Amino acid sequence: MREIVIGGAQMGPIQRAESRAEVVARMVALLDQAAGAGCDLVVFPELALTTFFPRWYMEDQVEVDTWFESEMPNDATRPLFDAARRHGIAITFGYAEKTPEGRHFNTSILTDRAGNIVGKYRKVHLPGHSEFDTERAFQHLEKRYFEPGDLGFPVWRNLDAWMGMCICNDRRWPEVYREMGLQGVELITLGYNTPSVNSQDSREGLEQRLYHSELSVTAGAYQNAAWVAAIAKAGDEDGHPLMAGSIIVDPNGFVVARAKGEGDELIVHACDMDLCNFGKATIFDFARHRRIEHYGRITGQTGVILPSEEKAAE
Ligand code: ING
Repeated sequence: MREIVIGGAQMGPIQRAESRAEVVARMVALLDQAAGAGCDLVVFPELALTTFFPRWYMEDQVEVDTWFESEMPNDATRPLFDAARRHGIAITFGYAEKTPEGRHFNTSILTDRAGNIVGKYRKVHLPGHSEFDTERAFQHLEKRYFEPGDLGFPVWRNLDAWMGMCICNDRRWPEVYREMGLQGVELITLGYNTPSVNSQDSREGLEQRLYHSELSVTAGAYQNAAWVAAIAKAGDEDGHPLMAGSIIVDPNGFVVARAKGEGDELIVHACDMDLCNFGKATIFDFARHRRIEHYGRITGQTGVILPSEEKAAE
């Protein structure tokens, strides 16, 4: 049996003033706890090294760049990589990546048990906006600070399983799971930083947000017969609440582990990768059942194109 004991390392809030060193120490503590629980892989959230800075409007690129890492690992994160290697645990976490060419991405990396980076993903679906929006209760400037990812949705062999990553808003788009499902993915890991309320509609609160997150992740898991670990950074960051709700979901879409609080919290589940096999061989045997000749709109157009009037009259 190909079992991977997955640890979901939900993180509580990171205040704007908190240093990378303080944050990494919290991550190492979660990693040590995961080692005690026999984990093989630990999943950390999106932008795990800093506060969710896209809530802040900044015009000075020098200030913006202080939230980014220009190399990985680096001095701040080496203690984390060293702890992972010491424990023989693979890790994945999100951070703001500045490339040597000066490009900016919302990125996530995956390591093997020896702390070597074996995979990198750059967030494709950037929610929010790029200019200060006076209509919003708070800003969500991911389109200002990041470029859309340019690596697609790769899948790697790690820990004797096919693994892929996505990040936060990506989890709401079915194409993301299917792109990896068509590569045979058996485990998708993702981190998220999701505001507890809708900045454009204060009537949409925590309950609906939690429901939509779980709905998206359980559907993606079931429809691609894959395990999905969705891990939050949660809690009140400088007065801005982020929702928790970290979950591990099995290939039948059932939630098998769920965080209880909004702080640093490890959830653990022993995941049998062979649980993916039946779904991939029967109901979601893509080769046998998909009819791609009818799916042209999905990659042929970006937005809605309404049927022509005369067509509607048919
Ligand atoms: N955050 C949010 C997310 O997709 C959001 C933004 C929330 C978009 C709710 C739509 C609805 O979970 C990030 N960081 O993508």
